[in-house]
Amino acid sequence: MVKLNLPKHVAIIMDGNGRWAQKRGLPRIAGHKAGMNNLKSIATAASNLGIKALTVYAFSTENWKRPNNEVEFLMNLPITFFNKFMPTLMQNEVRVVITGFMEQLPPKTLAVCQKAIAQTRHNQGMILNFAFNYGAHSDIVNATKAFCQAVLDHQVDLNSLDETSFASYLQSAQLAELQNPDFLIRTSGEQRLSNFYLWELAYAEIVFANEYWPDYSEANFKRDLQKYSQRDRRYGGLDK
Ligand code: V07
Repeated sequence: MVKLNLPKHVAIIMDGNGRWAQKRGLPRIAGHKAGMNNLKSIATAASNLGIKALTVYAFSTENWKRPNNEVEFLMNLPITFFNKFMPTLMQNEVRVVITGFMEQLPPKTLAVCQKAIAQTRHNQGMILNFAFNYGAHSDIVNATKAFCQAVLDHQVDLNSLDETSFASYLQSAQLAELQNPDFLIRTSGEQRLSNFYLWELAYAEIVFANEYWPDYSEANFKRDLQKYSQRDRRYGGLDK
């Protein structure tokens, strides 16, 4: 087999957990739990393949509109996730990063997330970036405000603003040279961005996989990486 042209940064919208459960006559939260276990499998596979950063869209700023019991369950998932999987993350040298409005999280969830970030801070392997309570419109508005404030405070010059400097105000700037995903996978057949990384995905290759997230296997992941590998990225230019 020819060598895969691997994306450095893969982003996944882990969709279809509720429908996976409903199809089996289970409560939606059973789907979220199965989805969390699947995340461990796919993150481990990504790390073993040599992917540098994996961003997973876990909870959007719009998801607070869901029923209270579901939101409460979702807010406990990071706690369960790190309780179960922190040893594996450490063994694989995975560095946890969170992109999102953390100040709005319940205190216990926030504490667990901050602890995981601190505990994995010096790990040298793959970055596992949780887009957690994230929304791109808010991120872009906040970035704009921060830039304007810096201008008002005479810290930066208005004319210094360009694509590169603007990107440094987005939350994803913490990923440094890995800020922009090369590849986006959305599971469960839905074909939308849903207010995920609108700026960062400008040149990403996209695959929509039909599997519900809890069913999305390592084999499916490799199939989709193969699809990425076969694409010809031109960034608006002509043939190389
Ligand atoms: C969530 C499991 C994966 C499928 C998508 C829906 C349910 C892991 C986390 C998580 C988030 C932050 C963090 C550590 C783990 C998570 C939510 C939902 C809200 F620092 N899975 N998972 N968070 N699901």
